Amino acid sequence: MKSLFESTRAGDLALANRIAMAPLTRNRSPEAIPTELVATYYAQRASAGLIISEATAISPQGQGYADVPGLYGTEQLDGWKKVTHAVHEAGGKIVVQLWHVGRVSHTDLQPGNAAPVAPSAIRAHTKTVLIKNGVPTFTETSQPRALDAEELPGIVQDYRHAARHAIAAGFDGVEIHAANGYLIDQFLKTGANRRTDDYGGSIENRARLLLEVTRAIVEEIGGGRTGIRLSPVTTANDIVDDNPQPLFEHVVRELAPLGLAYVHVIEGATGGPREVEGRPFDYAALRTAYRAAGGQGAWMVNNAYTRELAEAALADGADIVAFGRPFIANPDLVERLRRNAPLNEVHRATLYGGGAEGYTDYPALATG
Ligand code: 8OZ
Repeated sequence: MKSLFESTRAGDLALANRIAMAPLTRNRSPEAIPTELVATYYAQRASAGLIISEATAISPQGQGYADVPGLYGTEQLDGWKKVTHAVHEAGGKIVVQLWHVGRVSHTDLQPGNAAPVAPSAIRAHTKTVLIKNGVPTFTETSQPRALDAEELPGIVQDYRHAARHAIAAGFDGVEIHAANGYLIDQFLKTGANRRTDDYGGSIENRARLLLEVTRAIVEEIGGGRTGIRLSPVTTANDIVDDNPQPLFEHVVRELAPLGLAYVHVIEGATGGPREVEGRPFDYAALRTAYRAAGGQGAWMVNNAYTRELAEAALADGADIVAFGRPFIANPDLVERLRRNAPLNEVHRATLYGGGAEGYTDYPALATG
């Protein structure tokens, strides 16, 4: 029987256990540059089998929130080198989550104060975070403009460059953020994609950008250090699809031959209920479709897992379980799960922005 606490592999990555730290946006990288404090935060959590970094913009256009990190300039790379070094010194493994927000942005955050870009000019009814007079402030996203098909190869190139930068910055690999209503998910789903060209309409067309991005990254750094995160029925960022089951089964069948390290699936509403009313989804059928098509990557599951649920998921065929919020408040989450120790609670007011408070000051269990 699989155990959460045994070593495992995800593609080229040898992991100390089956517990991953899910990507968590914390807005503590001014100028998109991770600081020493960010390095301390991740190093404190290095006992996770795998750390997936917070979402990281592949380009200035891909940026949608104040003080989130990037991976396109030299200073950002140097900032990330501090992080990867600290995590490796502490014995951990870390991949970076590559992110283009698409329509979930604001003109104040875009180069030249331009409109955010999207598959179609459909606004997301969701909020982003701007800093106003020094204070993080939730603000409605701006009206986006539809991308020309001619612009898409440039975006694929931005992902490819970011993957190359990730390796140069010392990351063990990358995770493609194809979830939570951001650019790739906007192309996938009918609620945000009304295109009539090769990137809209049929399932094959809506999945095209995801597959072009993934193939480019695999060509650049190898499938064995590339993962991808999907959220078939999330309600995050005002995203919805008419018929997600065949859409996502097509996606994983096409991903299967690429030799990915892992496929990471958010079950239900991101950070919310595992069942979403009116949006049923068969996750076992999704994994079966991937395996039947020859996919050998680790199957990583996420959303509201407890130790008990995680063990049941492993018994059911999952390979790795990603924990999000519990890792914010418990730097030693792996040890706490092992001992069935109580967990610290998250302080919500310090989630997004600020300094060490609610970031690097959560206590570990007393040792001894
Ligand atoms: C919370 C706040 C801002 C961004 C995601 C990157 O949902 C995010 C995110 C989460 O994937």
